[in-house]
Amino acid sequence: MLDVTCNIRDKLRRGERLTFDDGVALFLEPDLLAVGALANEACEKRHGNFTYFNRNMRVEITNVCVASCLFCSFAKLEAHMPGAHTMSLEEAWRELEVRMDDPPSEIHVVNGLHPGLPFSYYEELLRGYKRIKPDIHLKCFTAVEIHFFAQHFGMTYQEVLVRLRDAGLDSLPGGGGEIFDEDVRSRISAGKATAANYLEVHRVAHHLGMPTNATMLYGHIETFAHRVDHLLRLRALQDETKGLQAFIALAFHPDGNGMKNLPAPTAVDDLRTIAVSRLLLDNVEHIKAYWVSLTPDVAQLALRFGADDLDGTVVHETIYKNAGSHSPGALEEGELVRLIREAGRIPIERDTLYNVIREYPRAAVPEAALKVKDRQRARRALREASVQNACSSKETGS
Ligand code: V47
Repeated sequence: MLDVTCNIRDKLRRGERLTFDDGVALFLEPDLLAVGALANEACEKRHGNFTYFNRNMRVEITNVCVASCLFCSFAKLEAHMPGAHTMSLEEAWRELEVRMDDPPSEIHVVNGLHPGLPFSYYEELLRGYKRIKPDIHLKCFTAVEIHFFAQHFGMTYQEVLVRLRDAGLDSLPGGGGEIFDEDVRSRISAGKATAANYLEVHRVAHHLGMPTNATMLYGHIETFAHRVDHLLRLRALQDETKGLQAFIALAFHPDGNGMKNLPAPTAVDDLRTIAVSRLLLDNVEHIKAYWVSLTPDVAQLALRFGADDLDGTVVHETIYKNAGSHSPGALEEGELVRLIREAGRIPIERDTLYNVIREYPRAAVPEAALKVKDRQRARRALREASVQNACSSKETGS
């Protein structure tokens, strides 16, 4: 551990706030485990041994988008382009209806900025979900979408948010944060909400009592200083409003987008970024390790590098799939529980507002059951493989 990191450790133990230079120094510290240990300590101080997850589902209603972000492999500029899709309201509602025998507690909607849909479409969308399941939490529309609605429909942020809240909106997801630095942002996502717009939408939501999450897209053309600047702008907003529930660092995926020549960030970068986020965002309760972006393996490790939340079951996701993510499309609750337990944590199923729905016992019973299930799965796979081998030996006569 470098001297500078020892100084940071001492500062943290004295309860002092980290500075911009501390943040950059943590990114430059070669001893990843030392940075991870500091973040783990900060995380355990808040959450003890608990790790959260929820049962959620993702709905991407439309990928038609007037913005052309360099990192995006999801959007289509115009509705008639191959691959462009926009769900009818009935199709969007059906996504929930078909899951009502084991319903999620949250729907997370992220869309493109579609120039042709009326505002009433979004209001009806929310009303319809609440009709199907009145207690579902609707975490829908990024700050970038809210900014777009305000411009496109001639309303203030407050007017947009109040109308959506009246239709059933409960909170805003963190998408669209990208990188706040104006130069980087204008290069990777021109033509959409600026950093100031993004922060202002969150500020207005918080003043209305609506919680939000925040994100940062890292691992492309930004520097460590840009990441620290981003985190500190969020910390300043949180000092003011206290409305951010969770922060999510999103690892850049390069397939099929305008930055496809860049390599994806490595696991070391992922873990370090999560750790530094935990240390700089000393006023944000939850740091998520979003397994879709990190892979379940790295997300699991992140639970020892400052993260206290794995997001959720997700069920259906295309933004990362299109950008080359090898993560599965969904994780069952049992798999999330197992990832958490194996990291030495106690799983808590939460709702979107972090109320506890279920605390899983540390006890060996469900874990043993899982292991048995795994053993059964392995035996079945072996049996199937040997049947297949036997068949192909017969066919080839070997
Ligand atoms: O806004 C798009 C990012 C975000 C790529 O609030 C990409 O709980 C990496 O915001 N490589 C959408 N990232 C996802 C998001 C999110 C995810 C999980 C939880 C929450 C929450 C929010 O995905 C976009 C954009 O920043 N993104 N393309 C890409 N190629």
